Amino acid sequence: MIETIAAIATPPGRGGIGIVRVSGPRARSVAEAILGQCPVPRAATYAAFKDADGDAIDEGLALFFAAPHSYTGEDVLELQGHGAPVVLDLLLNLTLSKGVRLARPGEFTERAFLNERLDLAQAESVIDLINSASEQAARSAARSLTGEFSKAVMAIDQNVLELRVYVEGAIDFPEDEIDFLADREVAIAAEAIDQALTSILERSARGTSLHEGLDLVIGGKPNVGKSSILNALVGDERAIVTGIPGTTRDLLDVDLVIDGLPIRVRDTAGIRESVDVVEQEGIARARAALDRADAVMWVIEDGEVDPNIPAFAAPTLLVRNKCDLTGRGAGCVADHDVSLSALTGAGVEDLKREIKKLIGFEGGEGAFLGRRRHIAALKAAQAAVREGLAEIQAGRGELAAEALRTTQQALGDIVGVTTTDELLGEIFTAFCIGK
Ligand SMILES: Nc1nc2c(ncn2[C@@H]2O[C@H](COP(=O)(O)OP(=O)(O)OP(=O)(O)O)[C@@H](O)[C@H]2O)c(=O)[nH]1
Ligand SMILES: [Mg+2]
Repeated sequence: MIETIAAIATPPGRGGIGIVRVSGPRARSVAEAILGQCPVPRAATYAAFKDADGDAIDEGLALFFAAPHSYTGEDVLELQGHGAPVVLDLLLNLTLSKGVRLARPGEFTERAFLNERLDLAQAESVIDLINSASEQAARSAARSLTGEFSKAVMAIDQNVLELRVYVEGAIDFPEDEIDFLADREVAIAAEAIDQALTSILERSARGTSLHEGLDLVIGGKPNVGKSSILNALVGDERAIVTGIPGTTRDLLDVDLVIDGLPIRVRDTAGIRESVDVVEQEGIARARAALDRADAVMWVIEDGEVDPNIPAFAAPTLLVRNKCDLTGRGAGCVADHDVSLSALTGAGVEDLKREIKKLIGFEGGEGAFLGRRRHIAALKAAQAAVREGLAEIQAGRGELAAEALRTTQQALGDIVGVTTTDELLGEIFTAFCIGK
């Protein structure tokens, strides 16, 4: 027998409206007990919420969704009363006295998954949408929730399946196997899958940075204006600025949101040879921060000859500061190359646009939510398909088929075709109660 669950679905504290949600086979009888009758499905019904003695504890809107046309796929009752914690507790306890138990965190969404109302990637996006800290993060979570991400994954899965069918067919005709596999079309199909995975990985990686924030580190020689640029970006005198080279010692982090993108900007000590012990430590920290950065802004003085820009692992933007002194004008110079004046503010908007481009948010397709779990699975799928391609080219059908099977397995893990109980537990307990 499936248990009926209930929880307060609105956040703790006082609010205009508070909602108690009930899901499961007893939702209908709970409605009858509290409201006198079960509301017409999907119609907002104004009613008094009455306790066992027939006394009203609140009044408000009742909504009933009949299975399977509900969030969880079960009968669902929503009681929307006044958002006073005391009233909501009374209402919740009332439902719990009707053979209903308190829902675990994420249990409504877990039921939605188990009843195939959502696939696993969509269920995960529910929590990401709830937790999103910026507009862009919310948009990317919503993109996953509507199934766009799952559809993209399943489209690749379908192509792998077709290739697998072909390769496994070839194995059944050993005398022609090599000829089958040597067909150029086969390799092209495998390469196309590889490319599709690269593209979806790139969109997902952008989503991850939305979710977790992205570290943009400002580096350069002393006195070029790194701290001034940080201040210009945030519009506040956060970092100390002086004309003395070697002013900044500690790393300084400032959270910034550019057009809905959360970015952590980090100011660092200017890099040079120094005999000052404190400065040496600052420079060591600056180097380490630049090595770990998700993106780097390397600052030079405008007009500097032979700027000698170090190579970084992360995408790097060259910033020519103090263009007010050269009079050469602010703005984008070339790809990932911008000139500005932190002093006058000229070019700061161009810098913001270049930062967006640098981290892949200008143009291109929308980002996907990109959980680490998804990225790991996509990478595993990609490694397997590359292996499959190599086996195809070597004419080894059995091994190619095996690799393609691994590819499909990895893709299936994302949407939850095959999942373990531990994984499900891990995912859903990260939710809040009532979701
Ligand atoms: N003319 C002009 N001066 C600037 C500009 N930006 C910064 N400065 C000046 O350059 C000097 C150094 O600026 P900072 O922002 O402290 O430079 P920094 O790169 O952080 O220096 P360190 O912390 O020592 O590595 C200060 O006197 C600033 O006022 C600019 O765009 N134009
Ligand atoms: Mg500084």
